[in-house]
Amino acid sequence: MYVGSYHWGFILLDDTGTEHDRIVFDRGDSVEIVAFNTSAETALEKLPSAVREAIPDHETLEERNEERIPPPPNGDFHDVLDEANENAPDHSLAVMPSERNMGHMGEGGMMLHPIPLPADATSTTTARLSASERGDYTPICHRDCGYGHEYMYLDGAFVVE
Ligand SMILES: [Cu+2]
Repeated sequence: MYVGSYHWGFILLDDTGTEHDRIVFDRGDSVEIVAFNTSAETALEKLPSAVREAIPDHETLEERNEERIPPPPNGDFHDVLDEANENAPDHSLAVMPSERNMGHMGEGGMMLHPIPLPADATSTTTARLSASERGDYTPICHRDCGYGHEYMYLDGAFVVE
């Protein structure tokens, strides 16, 4: 599967280019994740065309921010987004137990330690997850990426059954 980062969220796509809110794995699965920063133009060229063409355009992603993230004090998402693109263009991807799951997971619960997703990457990054424990997991950005950083996660979007 494919995970794209943007200011301030992630998009989950399968290899047909279909976007998903949640992905369900069977326990014991080994999952290959191809991750990228949607601003890394050279890296995007290396994606299968069905995936590349399915990446929502900037306007669509901005609308998602307005639905999910409280507006900045000056009320202008454009300003804070420009500033982030300029000063904090990089993201990362980690996968952690979801909030709901946190209480009863051991230390081995993290599925993926943060992998960097720089905006100037020239290729995608492939990571392998092992779905060893049942539960819900949250893809999250661990790199301070500006105004909406603390909202850059998808709570419970990966499920191991
Ligand atoms: Cu980020």
